[in-house]
Amino acid sequence: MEKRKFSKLEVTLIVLFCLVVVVLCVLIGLLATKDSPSDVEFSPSCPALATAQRVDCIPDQLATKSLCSRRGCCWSPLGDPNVPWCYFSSDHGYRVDGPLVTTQQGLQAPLARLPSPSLFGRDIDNLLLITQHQTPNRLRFKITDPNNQRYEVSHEHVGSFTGPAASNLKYEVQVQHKPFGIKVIRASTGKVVFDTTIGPLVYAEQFLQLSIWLPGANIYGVGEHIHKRYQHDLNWRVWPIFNRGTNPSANVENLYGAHTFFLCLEDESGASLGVFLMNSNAMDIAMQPAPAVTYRVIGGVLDFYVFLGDTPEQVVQEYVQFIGLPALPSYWSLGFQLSRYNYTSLDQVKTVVEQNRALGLPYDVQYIDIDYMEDWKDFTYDKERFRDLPKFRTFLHQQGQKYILILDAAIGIDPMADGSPYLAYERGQGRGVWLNESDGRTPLVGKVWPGLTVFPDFTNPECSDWWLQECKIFYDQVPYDGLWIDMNEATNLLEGSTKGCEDNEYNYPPFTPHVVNRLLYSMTTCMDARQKLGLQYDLHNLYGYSMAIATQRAIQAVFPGKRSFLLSRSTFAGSGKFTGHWLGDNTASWDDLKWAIPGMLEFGLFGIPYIGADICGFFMDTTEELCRRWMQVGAFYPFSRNHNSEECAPQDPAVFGADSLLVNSSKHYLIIRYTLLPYLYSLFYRAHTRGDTVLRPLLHEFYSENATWSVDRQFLWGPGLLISPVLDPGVEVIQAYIPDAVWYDYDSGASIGQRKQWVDLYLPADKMGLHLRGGHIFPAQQPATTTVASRKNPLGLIVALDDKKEAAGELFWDDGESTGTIELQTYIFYDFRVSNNVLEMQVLHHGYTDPNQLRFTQVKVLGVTSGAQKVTVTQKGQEIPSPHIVTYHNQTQVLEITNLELELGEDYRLEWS
Ligand code: MIG
Repeated sequence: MEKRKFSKLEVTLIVLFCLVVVVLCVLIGLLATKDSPSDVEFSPSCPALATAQRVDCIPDQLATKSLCSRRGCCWSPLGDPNVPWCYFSSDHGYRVDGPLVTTQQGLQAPLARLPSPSLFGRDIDNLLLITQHQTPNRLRFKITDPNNQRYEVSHEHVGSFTGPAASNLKYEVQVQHKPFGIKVIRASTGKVVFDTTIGPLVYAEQFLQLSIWLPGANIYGVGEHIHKRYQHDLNWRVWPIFNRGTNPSANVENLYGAHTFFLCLEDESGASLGVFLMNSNAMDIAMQPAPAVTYRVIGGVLDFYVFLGDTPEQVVQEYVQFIGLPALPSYWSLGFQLSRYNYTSLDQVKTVVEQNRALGLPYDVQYIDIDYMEDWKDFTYDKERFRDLPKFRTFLHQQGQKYILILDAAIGIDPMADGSPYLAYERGQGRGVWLNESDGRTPLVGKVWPGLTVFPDFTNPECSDWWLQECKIFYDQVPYDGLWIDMNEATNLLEGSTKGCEDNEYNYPPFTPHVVNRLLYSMTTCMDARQKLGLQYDLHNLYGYSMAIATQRAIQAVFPGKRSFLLSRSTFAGSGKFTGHWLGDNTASWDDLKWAIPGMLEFGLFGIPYIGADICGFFMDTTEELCRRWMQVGAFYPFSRNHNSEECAPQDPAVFGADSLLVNSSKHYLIIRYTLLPYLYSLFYRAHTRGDTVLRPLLHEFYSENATWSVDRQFLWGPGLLISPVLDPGVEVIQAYIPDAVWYDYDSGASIGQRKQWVDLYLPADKMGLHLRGGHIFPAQQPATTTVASRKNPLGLIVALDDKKEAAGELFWDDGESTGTIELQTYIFYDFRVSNNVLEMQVLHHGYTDPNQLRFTQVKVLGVTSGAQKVTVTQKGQEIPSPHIVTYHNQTQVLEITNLELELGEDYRLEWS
């Protein structure tokens, strides 16, 4: 074969081609690194660091060595894939750039970015740090861009702080200059309790990050998610926060609400810390074993609040007072409630109501889900299957029951099936009250149950007025007692809109938190959509919050002077002031039964104490055993509702048979619930006025016992009632932690004689663990099948004596439904105290006269070891005649005083001997 020689031209072409290739490669290489030439030379100092203290430098994707070096971070792969292989050095972040100035409210300092590669671009070089020493226990520090206005949350309750710095601070603030970091020191102990020097401050247009080193590994809160356990797993877990109408599952998913608060218990002393970031943008909150927590937020500003407390409960009180104390619920809403999705007609609902009434079961409220609507449109009802809906409330009221109906967020845009106009839509359209596309003018169209829909913009006062009017107009057709608002994340069955979403920095930000599908507009509207207050990108997490505020306004217009009822699926920090919440679409599974307890405890931290989970499970057919165990513990959910999904077998108690084990056990525990409603209501009074938790974790009362720090299969009502349910199939014995106190079995009244240990509780099919804590006095009332009836019954007290044979308690009592009873002082407040065999019942406030001439007729004293035969009743120092009967039970050491005639609102003194 002849060897062919290249011509000159060919050689030139080949050389040229190679040159072009080389140049292209260099260009591509440069483009890929996207960094300025100086960044290429950036070499971080990477001292050896405990792996637990590594702050992840590649939170967005799989870490590679080249990406790590491009980001100027430290590369050190490990066997454990959870530990970040690429982590920040102290070369990232900011430095204090000028003097740290003392202001009227705290400190102020300019910050300048340290030269280092960017993670996601558009870093802001100059920032401003301000601190405000707002109260002795509350510190705020805020980092903003002094040169450009950035989005900030406008909140109903959290306003701007104008006052001078508080004195007698329980904390000191230290600022580290380079790299910038902030430390908070507990003044009483000198301990650093909050320290951001573990990681860099990152502050870019669409990526803000701060890490916090914590004084203890007991971290609780952050939501809304299924955490499975109440105490956080610090093994590198990342929790996305971005409201979403997903069915809660075992996977890490962002759920309905946004709560950026967590509590940290430092140690056995009870000293605790709360951290809250006031920010409504999408974010990840990452946990690591240092222990540390990192916030990675894609917008807004860093506006942190740090709360110090001597106890966990105190930290919650401070946080809740700050974001807005929760509403005082109507007394009737503490009753048991029944609901389901897919009642096929009003007749069917009535049958269910009648069957369950016939059980003699305490039962206050009946719901009707979207089935009542015509074509699933809000403010309409099906004139055939639900023809008599306008009379349904009367049907319920005749037996002292209440009617709650559901409203969805989205509004259908199509006319009614018969071609007539859908008036609620037409009126809203006329007033221009919808969320708009990015042009700010064209209503964004999505799809929900009624078909194509628009989304009311509840940040627009015009919208809120329209909504109020619609609630009123509909009330005039179909009277109801309260409202349940759903799909307000807002959920959209389309991705973004009928038109999809544009490719821009809001729909596709440079960093997307670990939300479901890693797509912000998944199952909601586009992020560049516009509301009155701004961009959906910033406001999304406030949708349910703004809807709850608008609906609460509507409720006040529809029920002037009455509290009525509001339940919302989507929530934000401070929602508890306007609404209660349920944990959403759980499943009829033993796991979901367990996970509900941490879920509810977390909402206690978030200031939404009126909380429950769908009893017996929403999705899937329940079983008798699961439903029975769920009805038992559900009788102690603050919001106690059995609710079921569309295609699942009915699970209201009556379907299990009138004399079934399930019905009898449900009745037993609901009767106890109703007996203790005055105690529960008084706890809600404390929540409403002081921010106390209602459903309380054991560690809030017994923090000195470290066994309680992880207990979440049991919980308390306030300080005094311990609830230990069975949460597993086929189980009759549970391991329960009994904290260090005297405890009395609720049913027998006998002391259990065990404390400060794990015990086996024998709980056969119809039983759950229920114990009264010595030292506490529980106001009670004879139960009935509704609260309308029970509120007319005699009152009583259950006194559980402690080691010193003492106890204390209180009662808040008003008409149970009017608004403003506390401001108007139209209530009675009792203080109860026992010592030396004497019960003092003292009225501290007397502003209400109950129409039912209520009397305390029974006092039960648990733990009377000395025996007792005689009781004297005195009033204003004078012994008064009293027809009471004294019974002392030797075996159980229970003293029962019956037939008393102690008038509600009067002071008494009872002495036994
Ligand atoms: O996805 O209104 O969480 O309680 O029954 C269905 C029907 C929409 C979701 C709620 C659920 C309710 C259901 N809704």
